[in-house]
Order: sequence, then structure tokens, then C-alpha cells
Amino acid sequence: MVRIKDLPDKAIMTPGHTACAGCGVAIAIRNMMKVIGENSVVYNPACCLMIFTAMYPKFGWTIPYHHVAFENSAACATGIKRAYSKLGKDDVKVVAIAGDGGTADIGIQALSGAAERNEDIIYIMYDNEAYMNTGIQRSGCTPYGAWTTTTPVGKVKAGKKEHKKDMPMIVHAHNVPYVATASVGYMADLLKKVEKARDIKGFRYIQVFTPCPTGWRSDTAKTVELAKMAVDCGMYTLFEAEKGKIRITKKPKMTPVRDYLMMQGRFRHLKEEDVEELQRWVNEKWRRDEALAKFYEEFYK
Ligand SMILES: Cc1ncc(C[n+]2csc(CCOP(=O)(O)OP(=O)(O)O)c2C)c(N)n1
Ligand SMILES: [Mg+2]
Repeated sequence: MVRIKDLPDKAIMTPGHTACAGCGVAIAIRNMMKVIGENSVVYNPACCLMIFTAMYPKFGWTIPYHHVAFENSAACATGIKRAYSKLGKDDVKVVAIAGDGGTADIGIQALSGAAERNEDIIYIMYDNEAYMNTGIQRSGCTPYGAWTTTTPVGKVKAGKKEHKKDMPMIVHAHNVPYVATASVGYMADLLKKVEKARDIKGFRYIQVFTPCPTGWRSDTAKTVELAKMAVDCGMYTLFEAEKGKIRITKKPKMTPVRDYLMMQGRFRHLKEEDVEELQRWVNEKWRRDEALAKFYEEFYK
């Protein structure tokens, strides 16, 4: 089993990139790629990762890297995988890495098609909960109450009014071999899931929680702490589903969601009733996730 201290020193996503201080995406992808290994190809649409690793004429990858359009990551990865297979190189791992906007909003149709066809690709969605590289606009994965430039805070409006889209369960409904959620706050758990996904054939989806100090107005030194807190308070359920069977991999401590919210400027304007609404949502979500895990465990016995 992969251990953090055994990861190779040599990076596939190389040092010297231009990510913001405290970027959760850089932490996630650098380590995840080390587990997937060098016999791989990356597809990456428009997103922060592309901006900070692949802005011409600079380049931060030691493996082939493809960039086409924002909305077709899963379709492009499918084509790349099939081309390698035709060349007799079926062992090449093809990895699509896209943001929450490029996955849950723009890009969801290509993702759904590839999942339904059970294409042999790994799809990594990194969740920084907004369209960050274009200047912090809301996405379907932005949580309730959060300030973004398109969910402003003022006299009339006070952040996003809708709750977060449950993307992992949408993918789960496609009956794919592997779906997992992870967080840079729990690195051992994340890498274990990447290792598992790497060695499975068919469509694999990993959604990793990656705090964004720039967009969340949080302390750049607190990225990992925040990523842990999101799991501990129940905002982000960590689970994996192998062949549909859901297993919760870290039971939340259900610490008050307020402690997590107050570490981020994007939530600082929240009124008491907004904090209560988020706590209500978290409680309900955890009860539902637990019930679903129980149901699927029994169902796929
Ligand atoms: C079809 C299309 N619409 C909009 C854009 C502009 N655009 C590029 S990246 C991006 C936001 C990406 O957000 P996300 O996928 O969450 O990645 P992040 O920036 O947060 O890393 C947008 C709106 C585009 N390139 N193509
Ligand atoms: Mg994003």
C-alpha cells in the first residue's frame, strides 16, 4: 500500500509552478500524480491548474499533457485513451483533471457520456468551490452563503442562495466501477483512493477537496487545517464506492460548522440564521450519506 514517505522525490507535476500561496490544488495534484505514475497522460481544461502549470512558454509536466476546450475533458480523455489502445499501449493511464466548474457545470455532459460508456479513464475533479482562475465566480459546487463575485454581499444580497450540488452521487448513479471523495486534509486516505483507482479498469472518478485561500479569503497557512475541518464538521463526506457499494472512509466528528465557516472571509458576512441553515444542511446531508451507505452496502452484499 502506498505511503506518503515512500512517494518518489521526482515530481510529475513539477516544482516552480505559479500557484497562489497555500493552493490546495497544487498539493493534491502533485501527490496524486506521484501515485498514478509516469506511464500516464493528462488532459486538463481551462482552470487554475492549467494556468499555473502550463502557460506558454512555461511548462510544468514531465508527461504528455493535453489541453483542448473547457467543456469536453471526459470526451478528450476518452479519445486519448482509445488512441493509445489502438497503438497497443493499453497500459497508459489517461487522467482527466478538471475543476468543479469544468465538471459539475460546463463539462457535465461529456463526463456523463464517458461514465455511461464506462470509458477506461481516471477523472479527477478538484473542488475549490468556485470558478477561481477567472476571478471567483460561483459554481454548482459553491456552498450556500458563500461570497463570490457573482453572489455578492451587500444590502440586498448576501452570498449564494443555493446549496452545493452533490456531484459524487450524480456520478455514482452512472453505475461506474469507482467513485471516491477525498480531501487534502487527509492525505493518506486520498492517496489510498488514488492507488485503488489507478489499478481498476473502467471509469473512475475522484473528487478532491482543495481549499483556495485567494477565493475563500482564508489564511494561506491554514489550507490543510481547513481541509480537515470541512471533513470533521460534516461539510464534506469522505467515502468510496466500489462497484456501487458505498463505504464511508472517515466518520465526521460533527464539530460545529460555525468554526469552519468563521475561518474564511467568504462566509464572514453570514447572519445567525444562515449559519443555522448551513448546520441544518450538514446534519441532513450526513444522515442521508450514512443512510445511503447502509443501503448500498446491504444492496450489493
Ligand atoms: C466554454 C467556455 N466557457 C467559459 C470559459 C472561461 N473559463 C475558463 S476557466 C473557467 C473557470 C474554471 O473554473 P473551475 O473549473 O472551477 O476551475 P478553477 O478555475 O477553479 O481551477 C471559465 C469560466 C471557457 N474557457 N470556455
Ligand atoms: Mg473551481
